[in-house]
Amino acid sequence: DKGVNDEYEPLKNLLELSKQILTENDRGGYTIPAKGLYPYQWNWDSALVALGWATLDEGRAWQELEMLFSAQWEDGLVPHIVFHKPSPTYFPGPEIWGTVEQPMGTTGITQPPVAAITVRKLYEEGVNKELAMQKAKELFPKLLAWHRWFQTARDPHGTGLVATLHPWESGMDNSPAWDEPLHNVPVDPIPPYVRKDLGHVDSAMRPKQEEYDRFLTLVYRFRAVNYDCTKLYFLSPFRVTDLCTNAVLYRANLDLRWLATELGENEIAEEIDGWVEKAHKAFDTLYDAEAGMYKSKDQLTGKLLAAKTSAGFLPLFARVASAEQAAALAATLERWLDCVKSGIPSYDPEAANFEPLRYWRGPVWAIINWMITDGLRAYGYEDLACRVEADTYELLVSHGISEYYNPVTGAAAGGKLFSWTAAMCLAWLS
Ligand code: 9WN
Repeated sequence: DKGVNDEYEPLKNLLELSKQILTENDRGGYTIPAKGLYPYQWNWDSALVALGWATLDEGRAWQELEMLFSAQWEDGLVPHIVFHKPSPTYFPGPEIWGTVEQPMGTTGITQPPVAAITVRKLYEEGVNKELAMQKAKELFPKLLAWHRWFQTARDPHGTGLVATLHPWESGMDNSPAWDEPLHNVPVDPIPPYVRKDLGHVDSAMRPKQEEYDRFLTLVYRFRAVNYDCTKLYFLSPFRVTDLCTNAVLYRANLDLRWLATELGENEIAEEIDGWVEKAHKAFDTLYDAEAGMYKSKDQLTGKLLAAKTSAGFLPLFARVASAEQAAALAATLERWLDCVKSGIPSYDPEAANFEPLRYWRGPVWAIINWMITDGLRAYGYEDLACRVEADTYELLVSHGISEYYNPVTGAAAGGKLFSWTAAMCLAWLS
């Protein structure tokens, strides 16, 4: 009847559009995040986009991960961007990164390790079980090498939590959490450069020049030592315990452990147990009970970073929060949602420097909404999960499939026809 069709039509159109976006952003085995703005393969984008591909073509979903891991470094690092083919529309490209010793053009830093979470999902939910077993077996040692790299290169003192050495590694580049630690990075006399992002989207939606100068300073300092992972931790003037990376890694370790058991790798399962146990204890040091929120930390000053960001809810996705902490997070989240038209804002909407349009300083990101929703459900906050899900659906139906959204007006912002938002539509909202 008409009522049912009215509700069904927009979803059908959204799914059609999502499929079209992934197909058009497919560059032959890997998916670019968005035409023009991001013309290469990005690490956590691909792992999330694979979830979308899985609803259309399982083989293609596995291939997305294979292409990403084909660029893995000998030391275990899986780079944040893989420059499969040259493109003049993005800065900084391969010539700036200059990772000459690697088999393939890549950056020399990483991103939140979503891949193991995806592999478990594809393995568990895939229809083609034979393919799933074969691919999981092939990818398992590569995932393990990356997770081991995190333990050694990024936590050499064995604290249980890993360090993030560049805002680009956090995936939340200009988060207000990085204001202070980034401000402490002295700007070096770097070669003059021209940003290309501002040719694609309005500058009001992007990081500022003073942030880019520091982003580039860090790249040149890392490049000077050939991205040697035994040196970077000690020399980087930016070193934080990022909640997003650590929460994603924690969850990814749980899923990698699950895969280890499935594949009969019991000793490796025990090794991962050790990491998880240590991280579990250490996570409490990031919890601010007064704020009802987790916070990132500046490792160089030892201080918790004051900014309350959406990454603060990700310990729910990780399953590392206690029941009491989860209740406090749910209450904080409800308060945030009451302040905006559509959630989840990436930054505390009550903060004086909340910017609803500027990238990670306020806008809503569908991928983060998915992670937090998944966490809310695991802790029994079904109504709140449904509220976030409904907000996300409404944003996509009314404003199209974009990079992110203004939480105050709902308007789409950033890059258009965006792959990971399309993937969330296929894998989650349908
Ligand atoms: C730098 C591709 C990436 C995402 C990040 C997001 C943005 C790049 C940029 O785009 O970062 O890596 O140039 O702004 O912050 O999370 O992976 O979508």
